[in-house]
Amino acid sequence: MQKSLDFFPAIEKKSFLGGELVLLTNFLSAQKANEMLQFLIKNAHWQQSEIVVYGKKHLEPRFTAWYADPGLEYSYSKKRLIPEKWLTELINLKQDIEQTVPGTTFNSVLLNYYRDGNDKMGWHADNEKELGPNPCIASLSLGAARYFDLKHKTDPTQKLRLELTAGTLVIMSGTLQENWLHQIPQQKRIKEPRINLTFRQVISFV
Ligand SMILES: O=C(O)CCC(=O)C(=O)O
Repeated sequence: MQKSLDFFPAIEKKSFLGGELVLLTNFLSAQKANEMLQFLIKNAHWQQSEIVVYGKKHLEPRFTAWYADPGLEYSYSKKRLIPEKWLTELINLKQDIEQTVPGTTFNSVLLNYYRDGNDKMGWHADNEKELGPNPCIASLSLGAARYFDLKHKTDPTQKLRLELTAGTLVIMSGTLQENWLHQIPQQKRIKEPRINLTFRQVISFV
């Protein structure tokens, strides 16, 4: 049973959207975030997948990597991801998050590598069936600060823009994925890389 976000420890905590999104700035220090960014750029198993837009094939505007417990495959944006074996550095981060956010456990992490502000991620919800209803997702940002936009699926007056700085952890839970979409928009003036790690709990095999 997932705990209410009201019980999360206060580390510069702000709550939005009925307590379903919590922002913990400085979860990692600037130095740690930068060390992890450099380590992952070099050592993660990055892939650039093909996507089809209006019938034409394109390379996805970012790189991705998927680490998970053995056998946990995942379908994401119509792609089948085969897990890499956990890196020790990723397991350590996962355990730090699980200890900071009571009641959470994660068995996988999706990494997104935005080479600069041209790379982006379009509007979507993390509502894949492998995550079950009301998933809790912990999203850690490293590198360049980027906008993270949210919009309500049915009420266009409800929208929110956050800026995710290096070392910030966002916890998304409750009905957030059911009711809201999120995106990382292009910000062409940004020349530095960013990596985002979304820790997830995959609950079913498909
Ligand atoms: O890069 C981010 O902060 C968002 C990543 C994301 O939305 C996802 O992995 O589903």
